[in-house]
Amino acid sequence: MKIERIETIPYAIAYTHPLKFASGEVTSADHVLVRVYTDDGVVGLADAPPRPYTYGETQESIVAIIDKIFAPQLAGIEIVDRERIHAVLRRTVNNQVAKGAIDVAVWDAIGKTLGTPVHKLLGGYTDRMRVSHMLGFRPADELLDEAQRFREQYGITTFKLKVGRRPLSLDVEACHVLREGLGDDVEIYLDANRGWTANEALEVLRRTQDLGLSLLEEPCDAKEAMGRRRLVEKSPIPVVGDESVPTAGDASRELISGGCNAICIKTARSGFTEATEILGLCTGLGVDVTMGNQIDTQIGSLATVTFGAAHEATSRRAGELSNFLDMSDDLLADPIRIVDGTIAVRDLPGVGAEIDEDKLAAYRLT
Ligand code: MUC
Ligand code: MG
Repeated sequence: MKIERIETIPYAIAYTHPLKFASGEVTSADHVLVRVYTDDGVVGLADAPPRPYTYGETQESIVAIIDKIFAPQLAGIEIVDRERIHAVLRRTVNNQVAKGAIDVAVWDAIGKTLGTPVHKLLGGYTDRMRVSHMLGFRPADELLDEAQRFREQYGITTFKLKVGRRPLSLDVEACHVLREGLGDDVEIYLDANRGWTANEALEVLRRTQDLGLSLLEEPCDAKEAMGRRRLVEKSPIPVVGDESVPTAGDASRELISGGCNAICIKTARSGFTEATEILGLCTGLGVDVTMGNQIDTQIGSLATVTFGAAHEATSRRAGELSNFLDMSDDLLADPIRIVDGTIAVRDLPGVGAEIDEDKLAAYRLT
């Protein structure tokens, strides 16, 4: 049950419907498939979605750090010895997406080794998650069309609106159009991806205060520490930390310094192990969590469902699980289905992501 080798496969799959937001735009899933092989023939896998404009990791850097730094040090370690695996990963700072993929692939291999679904190993709270759909930058009437279509087609009733544009009226208008068009039963929350200053965010909150918005995510950069603290004190809704909180240490700093008062957990950048640490911190401090989407493929979305459904606190809110619908294709052999606005966990050993090898052969870059 020892790690024998780790394989990194960069691949590219085009988006049919690019997602645009304040810190970037995604037109192609330029990701890395990570496979951890054990000496008894088990293969754990995970997807690594680089977000260069956010964390500085690229497809090339993820391949390089795993192939050159992590894989040689991890070879020979027992697959269940996660503390030893993390002691190796912790020696190198940053590179959260590469580390997250190794961690998820290790958990997948452990689940396969034990013949147990990972959602059971992590907590086994429930068997599905409600889905929140992410709406990128588009004119307000198109946003409403998209949300209505997703409600009708998939039963989705929670929407995250990407904001952070200037002039602020663009986003204020989109909020009003969505609320008026969708009615009061739909949950709407915002994510500015650091596009505003704290004062701009406060102005938007004032101009949307009657719309029943539920959360405001990453309104401005965490470096604007005093502004964020003032915003959190004045905001009538929770201010969610996302790209400012990839690790438990980051989440502690932001929560305790008052930089945010809710946390977005992403398995793509925190793996299951660090996500568990972040979740414990949030539960202890009594703050809400959301399960976020790093513009994940179906493999990544399955990892998010696995973690989210495993715990009570992460399954309370709808998780962001539908970005893969905008991709022209995927690598998963048995595609994810959204039924009545929910995605179910898979009762298979591991995370349950089986790869279509023909598709991988078609989309791989090396
Ligand atoms: C989000 O919540 O910010 C955009 C960039 C990224 O890393 O994740 C997405 C969504
Ligand atoms: Mg976000």
